Amino acid sequence: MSQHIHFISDLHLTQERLANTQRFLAYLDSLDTNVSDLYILGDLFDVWVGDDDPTPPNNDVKERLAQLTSKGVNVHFLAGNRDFLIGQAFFDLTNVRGLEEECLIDLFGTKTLLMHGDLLCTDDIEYQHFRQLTHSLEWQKETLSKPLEERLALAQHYRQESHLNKKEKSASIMDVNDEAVIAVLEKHGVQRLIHGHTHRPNVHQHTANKQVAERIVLAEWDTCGSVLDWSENGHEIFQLP
Ligand SMILES: [Mn+2]
Repeated sequence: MSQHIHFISDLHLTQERLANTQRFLAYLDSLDTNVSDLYILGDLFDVWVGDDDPTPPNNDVKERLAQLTSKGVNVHFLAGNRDFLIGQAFFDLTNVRGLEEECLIDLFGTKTLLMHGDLLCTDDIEYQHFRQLTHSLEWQKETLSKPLEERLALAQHYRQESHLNKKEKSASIMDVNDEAVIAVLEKHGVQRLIHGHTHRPNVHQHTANKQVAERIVLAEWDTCGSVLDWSENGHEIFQLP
């Protein structure tokens, strides 16, 4: 039995998109130890205001992730721009392992860099400022100390603002910046990057470290789920209806 490694991102699970949650839970239940590792590269949830928020489907998802890790599947989570407040209580409960925002893995012998993708969108200066602010320990500590109701209201506000902002910003501003891609590939000395965030699934070629490099962009889960499946025989993307 050959070993498989799965990559997914941008499920944006929320109460309002029940079909996506059901698809994800069914997918988790379908995994067995044939899949050694599942990498979730951010925006698993559409919003996360703290590990204490019981809004559906948070508890169901936590429970099923815990079941999966107890079966022996290693589940890894790299934070997205929507769910970066996922914290230690979530990891303790689920046994999911938290990853750094630039994470290097050995993928069947090839050094591979994993990111969410938002850090690469350097043309969106407004967002990068917001990101810097919201990733500071002070901001997070202060935010998480607010009552749950207040945090939920704040999140609602940010979501509306982000929706309005997206309408105004051009498509190129919201995509990755090629120079930022090359810089991060060269910083880590790698020829492969896997990320999500932009919702523009594709395989791009770049030149980094004076060689060809590939950048694989994962798809969001919308009308179907999308999983990048890697084994020693190569990789393929399969969709979940
Ligand atoms: Mn994102």
